[in-house]
Amino acid sequence: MSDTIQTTCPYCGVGCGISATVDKTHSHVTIAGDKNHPANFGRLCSKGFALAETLEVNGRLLQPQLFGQTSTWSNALDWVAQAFLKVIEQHGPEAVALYGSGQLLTEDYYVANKLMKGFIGSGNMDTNSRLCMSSSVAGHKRAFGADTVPGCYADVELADMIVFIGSNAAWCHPVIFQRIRAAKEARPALKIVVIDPRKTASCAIADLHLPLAAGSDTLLFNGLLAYLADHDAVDSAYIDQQTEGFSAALNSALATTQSTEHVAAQCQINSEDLQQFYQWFAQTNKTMSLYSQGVNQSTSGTDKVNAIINCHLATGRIGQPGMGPFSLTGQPNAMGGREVGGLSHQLAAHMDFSKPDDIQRVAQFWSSDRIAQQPGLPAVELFDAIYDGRIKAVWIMGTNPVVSLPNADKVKQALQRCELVIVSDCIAHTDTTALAHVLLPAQAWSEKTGTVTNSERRISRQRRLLTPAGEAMPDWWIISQVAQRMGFEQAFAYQTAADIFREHAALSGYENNGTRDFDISAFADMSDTDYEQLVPIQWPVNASHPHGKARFFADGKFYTPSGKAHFIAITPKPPQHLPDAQYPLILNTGRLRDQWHTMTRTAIAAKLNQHKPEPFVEIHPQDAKQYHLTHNGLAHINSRWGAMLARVQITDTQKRGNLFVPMHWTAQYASHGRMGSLVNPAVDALSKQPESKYTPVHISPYQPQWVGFILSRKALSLNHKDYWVKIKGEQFYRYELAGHDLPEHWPSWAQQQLGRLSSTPCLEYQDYHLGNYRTAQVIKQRLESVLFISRQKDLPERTWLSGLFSKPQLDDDEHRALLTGCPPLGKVDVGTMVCACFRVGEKTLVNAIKEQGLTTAAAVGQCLKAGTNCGSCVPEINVLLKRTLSVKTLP
Ligand SMILES: Nc1nc2c(c(=O)[nH]1)N[C@H]1C(S)=C(S)[C@@H](COP(=O)(O)OP(=O)(O)OC[C@H]3O[C@@H](n4cnc5c(=O)[nH]c(N)nc54)[C@H](O)[C@@H]3O)O[C@H]1N2
Ligand SMILES: Nc1nc2c(c(=O)[nH]1)N[C@H]1C(S)=C(S)[C@@H](COP(=O)(O)OP(=O)(O)OC[C@H]3O[C@@H](n4cnc5c(=O)[nH]c(N)nc54)[C@H](O)[C@@H]3O)O[C@H]1N2
Ligand code: SF4
Ligand SMILES: [Mo]
Repeated sequence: MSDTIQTTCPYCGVGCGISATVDKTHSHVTIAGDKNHPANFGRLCSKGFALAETLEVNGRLLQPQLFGQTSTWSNALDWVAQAFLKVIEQHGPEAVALYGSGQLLTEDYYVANKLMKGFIGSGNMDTNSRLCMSSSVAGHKRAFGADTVPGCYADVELADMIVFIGSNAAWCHPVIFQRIRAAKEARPALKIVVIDPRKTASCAIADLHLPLAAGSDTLLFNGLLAYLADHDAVDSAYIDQQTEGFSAALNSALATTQSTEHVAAQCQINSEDLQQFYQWFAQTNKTMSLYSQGVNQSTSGTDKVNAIINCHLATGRIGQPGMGPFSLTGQPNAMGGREVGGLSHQLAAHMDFSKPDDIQRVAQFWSSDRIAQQPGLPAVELFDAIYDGRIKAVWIMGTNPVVSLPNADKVKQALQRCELVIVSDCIAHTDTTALAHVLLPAQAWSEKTGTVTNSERRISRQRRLLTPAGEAMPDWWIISQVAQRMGFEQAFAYQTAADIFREHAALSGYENNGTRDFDISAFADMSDTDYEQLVPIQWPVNASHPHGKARFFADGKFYTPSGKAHFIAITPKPPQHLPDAQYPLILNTGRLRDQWHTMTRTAIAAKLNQHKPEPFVEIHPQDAKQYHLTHNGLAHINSRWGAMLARVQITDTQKRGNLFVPMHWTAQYASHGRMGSLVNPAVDALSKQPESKYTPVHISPYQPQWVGFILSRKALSLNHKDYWVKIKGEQFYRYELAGHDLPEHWPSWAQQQLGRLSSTPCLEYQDYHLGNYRTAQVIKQRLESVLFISRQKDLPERTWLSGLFSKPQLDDDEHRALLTGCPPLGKVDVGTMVCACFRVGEKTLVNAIKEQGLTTAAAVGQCLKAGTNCGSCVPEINVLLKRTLSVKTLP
């Protein structure tokens, strides 16, 4: 007996439907894509597929904690409520803050926002969406008068051209990317253009890649607007009837771009390539522009969004099938957070503080006489205010700001100084929970109940699969309980998530009459059963659109006072902090295929850690030479704000002068991998979104005296202050090490790191002359641990040794070969993991390509299954094919 439950993936904004089968013991969950969900039609990516491996209770936050002591819920909630009240009484409501997340469910988010803005009476509720979507929100509002995403996913199959701008969808929105890849395979004439300083995995299907200078998008799109006007490619009737501000926008574009050649030179791209893009855009009516953080996370973020939208308005390409600007949302509920008003300048239900009527209306709906009258602080300023002591109590929920905010060392100090830090999380040990005075255990994805909204405005249910771990409670319940104990019993008397959803729906329709885009009033009176059975649906859902609506603006009506869309005149400006002699390189940061943000969940799944196991920095070969860096060596990167260490990856996918570092590593998994400490805190003037993709930095080799690694069946508490990285594998933990100081006695140092008793028998090998030390321990023929140290910096590959942990017993050959680190004759090493689903390594792939004469990803799939499940690794298989085949054909 088992139950199959339809729910939604907790990771990216694609919002894939999942069919989860829970066995009758409620201990085992099997994950499959939901074939009926319109976002994915059964597809999932590597992260979605690995969800079942992340449901471990081990590592979860299981009980409330007050100052390090386990507490009852009742005590903890009372304490938090009293502490908040006390701060408010002494210092006023502006002295407290909530910092939320696009990973909260809509119901959680709604009550958090209502508590702070409606009842505590301060605007100081902001969210990590400030770091993610706020430039898109601001751009939409400037152009459309509302934060509306005009199109839908089905448009990608209808388009004749798709432009990715600052989006690595192959890794970050993999299922949408797979849909696009399938569309391209079915219809090769579908053109794909990627605009990104890096040559990313998304370029694998691109007809054209424009590796523009970081930050130069506004110029590129101003150039496009000028080109369209110059080539008679604008829709004058549409411009006249449906828009305002065209001539000012065009004048700015003309004044700032001169010629396509000039734009190409300024953007550092090939002029013919740029010309080609402009020509395709001019000729292709059904064009979609998909954009993400390369656009939003910039001091020109809002301008970038509007520069793109300008070109769609000029061609009338909006609101019709197969075309339009489309902001890919990052988090599973980034869109839901915008609906409830999670950003500090928003109020609720797409109303904000800029309109006194909105404030009045929401106050009336909530029956509150203490509603905030003005916006609160946006994330970066909010943490500055904590640092300065203006904010004395902060409650962080569903986000890890000590890693993800810019200038993260200052954020850490801010929390260290703060009188009261409350953190709700489902994981016990994160860089942020480490600084909390009060910890509140939240239910995790598999335990929660509620709704999320994806990039195309589609609301889907998340449903409970498993009994909550320990005493974990839903976020909405925790917040409501605190609110009740602060004296707001009536306004927070919710019994279920459905109660909150109905209220949220009712507010969206309250005095709306078509004036606000976000309207789901059809759900205001829905029954609990209907809520339970809610099928994925796109808002608006109201009397006019009872079954939802795929596209906005087909009728040419916008939410501006005149009803017309606004062109915005854009004057390109450089990023706030530019490279100089001291910090000559530009640091770009972003995501990897198999990790989610600060790794609190994805790093639990061993198979997701194999793709890119260590923090790294990608650098162009000539820059590497200039800065004396070697491939796979370590580098020290520093900025005016902080520093980190990372493994050097030399690659021509990087532009000269640019470095790329993944955003994922934290102090839980690496000694010096928390990149947020380097990132500059400059923000966009309008959206207040930080410039996370552009920090001037310096790089130099980090030369340790020795390097090493440990593989251990048990997790270890290392006593090593220099470089380490912790990687969870299949039945083992891997630690990569490097050190500055030489221990006096390697065997005792090793014993200490491994937590081994000196009496335990082990294999050992030491070569004083070469500076090598190796030890292994085997208990009852099962491998327990190995440790390899080398002063020559020549260590064996880890894959063969790692694989031995899955064996119940080592055979004699393997036992003998342990301290060589290399497989005995006849055993193979599969190499770095490429296909996470079927665990196919690089060496296996390369051998098969060579030996079986494989020439396509499809042939590789047939032979090894690699790439045939989620497909996320197909771009890399293609790279391996290309590399291996080109080597083969060399004379
Ligand atoms: N695997 C995985 N998927 C995720 C996430 C994750 O953590 N892991 N997180 C989710 C979230 S919250 C988000 S917001 C999305 C983000 O999704 P994306 O925005 O696609 O991801 P990023 O890697 O942050 O950045 C995208 C690209 O912007 C480029 N870029 C940098 N500077 C510029 C520039 O000046 N102009 C242009 N045009 N491009 C530039 C970078 O080189 C990078 O390739 O991903 C979501 N999906
Ligand atoms: N330099 C740089 N910085 C960036 C970015 C970048 O590209 N470059 N990207 C930015 C973007 S777009 C984003 S979205 C942020 C993401 O950054 P964060 O939000 O800080 O990262 P996450 O790891 O997703 O943090 C989510 C936390 O919530 C916990 N959690 C998960 N589910 C729940 C739940 O249901 N309830 C509660 N209470 N907790 C839960 C997780 O365990 C984790 O600790 O990073 C931003 N920072
Ligand atoms: S694309 Fe992957 S991470 Fe995103 S929602 Fe779908 S399965 Fe989840
Ligand atoms: Mo994000």
